[in-house]
Amino acid sequence: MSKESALWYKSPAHPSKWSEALPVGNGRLGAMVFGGVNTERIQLNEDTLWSGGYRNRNNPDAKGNIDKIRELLKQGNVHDAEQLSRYALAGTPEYQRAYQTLGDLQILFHDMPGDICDYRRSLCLDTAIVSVEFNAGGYLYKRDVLASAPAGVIAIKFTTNNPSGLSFDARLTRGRYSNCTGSHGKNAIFMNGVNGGHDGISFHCLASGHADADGDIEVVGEYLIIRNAREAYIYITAATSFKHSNTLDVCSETNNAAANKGYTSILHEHIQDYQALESRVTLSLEGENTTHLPTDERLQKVKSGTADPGLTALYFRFGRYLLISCSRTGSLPANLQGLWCNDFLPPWDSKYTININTQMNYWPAEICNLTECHNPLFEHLWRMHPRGTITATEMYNARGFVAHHNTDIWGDTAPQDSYIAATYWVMGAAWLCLHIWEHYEYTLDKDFLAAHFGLLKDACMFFVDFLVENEQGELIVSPTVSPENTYKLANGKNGTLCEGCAMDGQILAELFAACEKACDILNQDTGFASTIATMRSKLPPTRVGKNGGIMEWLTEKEEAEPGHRHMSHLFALFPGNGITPETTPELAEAARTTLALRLASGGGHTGWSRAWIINFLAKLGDGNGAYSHFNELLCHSTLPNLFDDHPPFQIDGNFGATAAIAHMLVSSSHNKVYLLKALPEEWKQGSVNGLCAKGGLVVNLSWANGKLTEATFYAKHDYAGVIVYNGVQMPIKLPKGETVSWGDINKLS
Ligand code: FUC
Repeated sequence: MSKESALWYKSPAHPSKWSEALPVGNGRLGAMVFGGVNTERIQLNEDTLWSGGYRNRNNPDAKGNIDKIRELLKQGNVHDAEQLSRYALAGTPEYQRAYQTLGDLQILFHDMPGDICDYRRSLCLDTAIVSVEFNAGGYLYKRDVLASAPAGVIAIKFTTNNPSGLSFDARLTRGRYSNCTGSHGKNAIFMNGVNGGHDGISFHCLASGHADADGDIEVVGEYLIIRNAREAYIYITAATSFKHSNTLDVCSETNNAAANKGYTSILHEHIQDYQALESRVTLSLEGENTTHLPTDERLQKVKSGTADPGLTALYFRFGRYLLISCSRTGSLPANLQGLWCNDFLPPWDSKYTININTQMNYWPAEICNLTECHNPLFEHLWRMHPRGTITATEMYNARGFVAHHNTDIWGDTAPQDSYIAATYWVMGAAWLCLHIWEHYEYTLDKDFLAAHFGLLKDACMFFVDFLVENEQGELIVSPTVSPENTYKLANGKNGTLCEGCAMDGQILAELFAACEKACDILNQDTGFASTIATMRSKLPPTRVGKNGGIMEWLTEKEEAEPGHRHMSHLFALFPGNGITPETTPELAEAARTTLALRLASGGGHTGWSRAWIINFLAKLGDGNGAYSHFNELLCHSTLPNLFDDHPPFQIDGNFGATAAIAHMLVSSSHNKVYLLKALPEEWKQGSVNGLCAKGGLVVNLSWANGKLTEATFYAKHDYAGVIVYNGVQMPIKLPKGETVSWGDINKLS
């Protein structure tokens, strides 16, 4: 077990600084715990509480204008093509739905003695519990908050050794945006409401209070009042009409079941459930032991130039914690803020931006041994699929499954915003469906592949109808954008819409290849496989431009923003596999040049952009570069509670950087596993256990003085491949269920 087991602080979160609070989550219900002494604020989320219902927003005029837009682009009339796209392709209306806060549980403590000392607020990563403890007037007070997946509740335990007990009142509030609040029986309060008018999402939230024999409980108005308890508990649950027609009954049943179970059972069941996922991976990076310092002070020290490898290990562990807490089978996928959202109109609606951000959220899922946490993304793809087939037909007269650069709870696939640099981009479903293939490559789960093949095939099918052949005989996407970059036009103005770009070709090459392989593995759709194989051979290849970097567009164009945060033309380097130093050294060199140019002009200024850069450098085997950019992420894009700061808070950077740390240590292709490919000098000694490689291997490694000292491989499936370390290649064959250690590899090959 890693030594780094907690985020901890010496003071409460500032009441108005939400990103100082600490998160708990069970996939569906989330809470941010502030940890005040006389007041506690527990900000709540339920992942299906969004701002309104589904509407078909497909622009009916798209179909009649798409060829005109293509023709304008062909003629070089970018301005008119963009203008017409704004009218004819934009969603009607322009916006999808927004994720929202559920509200707060506000607690006001009564008669808390003065003289507070020994305050500590922590998030324990061994148990997934946020604790607040302090001494008041000589007595100990403690609060534990957990979000239990098995029990479906947020449970709070209050204790004190003060013989008079503790007393507080609590209420559920959503400011002006709830409908009713009040009592529900003798010991519970509720809050309900409807979001977004008659077609919106209605919800109930219920909090029940329980106390030991000394304590009294009553409900007055909307207040739950507990007096003189040595031990008290609150169980909170919520349900929305997205999944249930009887939201109050669902809340009542869940809360009653939790109360009958009791806190001790809830606690044990919770820890078991969490540890089953969490304990699969441990990372330890040796360095000066700084665990006696609060996490915010450690972060501050890193900002002032002191290395703290242990903080990196803690960040990594926290990243896995966040994914376990916000993405569990049956929940919605991790949105822009995972699960934790304090607003009614959050930044970018806290929904799913699928031109990098949602994908990045799932980069750690497979390599970091949390394959089940990937499920909500696949479940959501099935929500998007029927919408996306309608969007394909209604907007483009095409078969298959299309999505643009955003989606929401309803799986909406019509364009979002009127932001030309992003909106009219048809690659969202294509990129997301590559996650199906990634999951298969790690798990070799043929049943999964068969069950999700329809998504993969329909994502390809869209392009069978949508791609156009240019004068060079290449199949291109038109109109398109290279998210979200802009180029200079000959007339001095800027353009964004274009005919084809590097990222389109790179995504499609991988999507078609994945679908062809899936057809082969499943022994089906052979005709379709050969259709897309032919198309794949006509996709524009990734090219090197006159500046020595990867060309972002199909023709040479000058970037209007050379330090742009998106590095879409490096998709093939990461998360794609079309560029690697081993198989395409010239393109890898060009990718290095692209990165250097972007960075020289200020690239990497958002958290997720920096996290992407760390992954690029890991793939390129540049450990010291990856290290220095991770350091930049800590120094410039990390909040006191270790949430990623876009700014503002956006969770993709946490997940992107967590994946990058893993890839620095173990990275894999379908038949090769690279050990310590990007080990930085600063991580002199350490160990990692439980990282996954494609083909079903689980890898444990230790190193000292920058050199591998031990490696163990466990095969979840019959494995035949090559282990690569420091330029040396060792073939291994390992039967399913067997383990081999470094020294034995030669025996098996
Ligand atoms: C894309 C990015 C922004 C932000 C938003 C949610 O549009 O370009 O930086 O991350 O998504």
